[in-house]
Amino acid sequence: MIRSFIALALPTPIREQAKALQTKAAGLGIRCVPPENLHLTLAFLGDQPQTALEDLHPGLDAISLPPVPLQSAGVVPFSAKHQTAIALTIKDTPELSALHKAVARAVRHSGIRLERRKFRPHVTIARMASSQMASSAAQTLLAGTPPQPIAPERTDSFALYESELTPQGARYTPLADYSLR
Ligand code: 2AM
Repeated sequence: MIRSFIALALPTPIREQAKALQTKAAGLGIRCVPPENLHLTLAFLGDQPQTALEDLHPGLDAISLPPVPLQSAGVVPFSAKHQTAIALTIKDTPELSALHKAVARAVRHSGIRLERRKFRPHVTIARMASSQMASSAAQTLLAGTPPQPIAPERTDSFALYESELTPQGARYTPLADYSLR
């Protein structure tokens, strides 16, 4: 079984903004996700057999959409069923929403079940033990210098990743890249 997910690589300005927040968070003693792991999840697939991912490939490859502009929208404590985190939120533009819908459609069409939950685009900066800790960390991070609005930058590809959980943390490996043009 391959633990996998589909995500957007980050354009440089957003990556830099996320890394700057991580530097500040590290100064507060918060352990952050490794910078090479920063991404925006479009769909979490969970454990899948290799054949299911092979069946999904043509559907993802057939997605024909233009590059997606990404714009950050602030730092928030982020709480989902599975975990608590501090995240940089990303504006949900029509282009991003269209890509998310197309990816979810391709995944479901290939027979993989997806959890039904509202798409809240974000880049996880650090995972936290509790929502209380996440909330106070996000407040402290914002209290210093709030993230400056930056011009939207386009991202022109997304990828299918394998996520291996190791004692040293998650290791992500791209399995296939898909371009937006
Ligand atoms: P997160 O950034 O909010 O933590 C790989 O695990 C990626 O898939 C992470 O970015 C994680 O989101 C996302 N993800 C979504 N649902 C998940 C789940 N049920 N379990 C683990 N990761 C999940």
